[in-house]
Amino acid sequence: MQLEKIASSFRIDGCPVSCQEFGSGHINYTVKVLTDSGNEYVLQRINKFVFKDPVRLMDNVGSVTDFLRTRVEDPRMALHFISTHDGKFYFLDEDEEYWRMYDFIGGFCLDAPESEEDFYQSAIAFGRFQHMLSDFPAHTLFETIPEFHNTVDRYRQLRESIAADACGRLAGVKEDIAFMLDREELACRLQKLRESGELPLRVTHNDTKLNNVLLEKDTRKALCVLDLDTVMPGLSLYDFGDSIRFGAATAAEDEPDISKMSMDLHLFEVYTRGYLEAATALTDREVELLPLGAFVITLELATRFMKDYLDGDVYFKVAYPEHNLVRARAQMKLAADMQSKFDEMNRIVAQVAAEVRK
Ligand code: ADP
Ligand code: GN1
Ligand code: MG
Repeated sequence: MQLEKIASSFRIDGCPVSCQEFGSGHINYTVKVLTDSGNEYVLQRINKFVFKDPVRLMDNVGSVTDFLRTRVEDPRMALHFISTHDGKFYFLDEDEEYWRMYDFIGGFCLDAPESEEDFYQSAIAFGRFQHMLSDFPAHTLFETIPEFHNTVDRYRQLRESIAADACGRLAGVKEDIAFMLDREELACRLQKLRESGELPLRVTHNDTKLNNVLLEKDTRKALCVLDLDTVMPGLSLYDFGDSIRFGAATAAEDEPDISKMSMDLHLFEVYTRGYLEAATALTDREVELLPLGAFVITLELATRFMKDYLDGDVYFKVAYPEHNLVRARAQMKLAADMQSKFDEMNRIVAQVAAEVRK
């Protein structure tokens, strides 16, 4: 079905005159729509392979954005979804594909921080998001991807893919797999603390990459958090950790030359400061474990990229055949670098916490 026709199924202002693919997400298909009245919107096809129940997913997103709207001072600080002519927040096309649409909002996303202030602003955005949702009724949320950040289960899934070796790719990655298995106990420690109740379950974003934050176009201040598909009960440490993994790395997530990949301790400090300033309700135990959160989420993602490489690239969008392997290796290098910097990270967290948390 034509994109213009799909866009016209929503209650937008004007008639669509251009629809252009944009953004750098790995999951959904995202299009920017311009109408003849000069309005701009984002149109997205929800990835059905990843999200098995798009209707309930949109229920989640709808209730989270409704809730956020009551907490923010500027309406641009919460996504505004547009309903269809028959009053739903999704449109089902003739190919059984689900689409949704929201206001474009004047802002921009970055794939890497251009200054430490950009990164600090993203910490404020995600910390504030955590804070605003602290009294959201978590039990009403549907688990859009069950066991999403259950690292124990991620290792189980990796083992399944190793056993199946569906594409004959295993022989080339034996050393990489050994690296992951050697660190399994450490990677699974947070999941154990979650199960024992030592770490509180919170309403978390679960996909806190820098390019899921919108910065205001003129001031470059944090405006809004995007990509709410994985808002579910989870650990604050994963949200913190995923931001560090993506934004404090010295190279892109898919850098083929892993010698360029490490974690920038200064950026780690900048983000820690912003996050602790905004997410004021974290417990001392959570704060103490922030460095481990960064390591765990990085290694967990390495297992997910590796699994997808072994399965034949069925989950993440890829630009070339080895893309998932390149991503997995870049994440392993980053995790190893974090592991070697634990003492410094711990020192930074203690120092920032002493300054920020009174
Ligand atoms: P995915 O699940 O594919 O990551 P997202 O909702 O994150 O889907 O959208 C994909 C990308 O599109 C974002 O990472 C961002 O780069 C871009 N994007 C989405 N909405 C906007 C917006 N309102 N303004 C600017 N960029 C946006
Ligand atoms: C995906 O949707 P996007 O591109 O923001 C993925 C995250 C990964 C990330 C790695 C639903 O995020 O879990 O950390 O790629 N999202 C989902 O870049 O699997
Ligand atoms: Mg995204």
